[in-house]
Amino acid sequence: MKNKVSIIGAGMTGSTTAHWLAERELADLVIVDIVEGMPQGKALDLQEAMPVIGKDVKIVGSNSYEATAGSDIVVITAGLPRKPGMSRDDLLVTNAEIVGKAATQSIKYSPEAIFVVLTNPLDVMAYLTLKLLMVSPNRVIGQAGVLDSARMRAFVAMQIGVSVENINCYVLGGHGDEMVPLIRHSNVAGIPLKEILPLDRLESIVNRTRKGGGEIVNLLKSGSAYYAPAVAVAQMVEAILKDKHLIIPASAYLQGEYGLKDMFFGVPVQIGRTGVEKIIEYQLDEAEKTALQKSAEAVRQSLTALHSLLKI
Ligand code: TXD
Repeated sequence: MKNKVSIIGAGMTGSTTAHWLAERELADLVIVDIVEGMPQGKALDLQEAMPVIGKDVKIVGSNSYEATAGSDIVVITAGLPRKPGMSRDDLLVTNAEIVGKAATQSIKYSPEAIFVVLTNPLDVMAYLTLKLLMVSPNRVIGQAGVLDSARMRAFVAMQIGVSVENINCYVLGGHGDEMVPLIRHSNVAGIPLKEILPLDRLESIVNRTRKGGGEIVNLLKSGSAYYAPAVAVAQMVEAILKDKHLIIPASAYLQGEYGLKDMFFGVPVQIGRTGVEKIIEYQLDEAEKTALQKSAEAVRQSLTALHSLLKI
């Protein structure tokens, strides 16, 4: 039977995710949005692109959740993006309502689905999704780490002129300005990054990575990044559908790992057909542990705001 993936929110990230997924011919796609005609129009446009690239994918746009019935994966991108000067946390109140509705409506029609959350503030929206759905924690994953690590990889590639394929970087922690790019674990074709670039250039890469989302928001002026976030989701969807047991950094529900409990946080996870199969615990030095704790504190603060908002 063909796989089915539904994307809630047909804006920039939602429609671009559909684009990347359709190119990979992984599943039939449904895109849902509240704006009348828009998801239908984008779906039809994308459907009409399929003959050109020779992919047999059915793409449906809808304003109702019925169309999503029986999805293997539901991707939640619905919600407001940042404007210049806004932090991701500024979106919490509005997006909590939107994501809450998207999650509870979707599960009615796809009770077995795995949920991949993209909406910001990411770690808090993934937490909200899990709490509202009351499913096993392996079925909810937040996308942040693949994107943040890809940004760091891109910046290293720009500096040293080596193929991006040779560059491995790992960014953990919350999806905010306190995220933790792990220099010690990053390498170029196996050579530690520290042996390739001087400290000041590494520091500037770390800084640029942390502020990577804001850099694009400031350039675009309306809306935030979408190509890289969407392809990061596509990689996760592919790993789940193909049961790849792929290890990536992503936001997962922690129950004591890294000394953290009852929160979503960016850690290395192994993903496959059941969602999060395993959380991998890196051996961290004291500085890395401190940086992760600082990032966790920032996520905790937004979680407190969510708790007082929703009384959960
Ligand atoms: O790495 C990451 N996690 C992120 C997260 C990277 C990039 C963008 N990130 C966040 O994703 C961003 O901060 C936003 O919170 C979401 C969506 O960003 P996008 O760029 O796709 O925003 P758009 O283009 O404004 O699209 C949002 C769509 C828009 O079409 C709305 O009409 C729709 O969401 N929307 C809804 N759809 C369905 N149901 C409801 N209730 C709804 N409300 C709004």
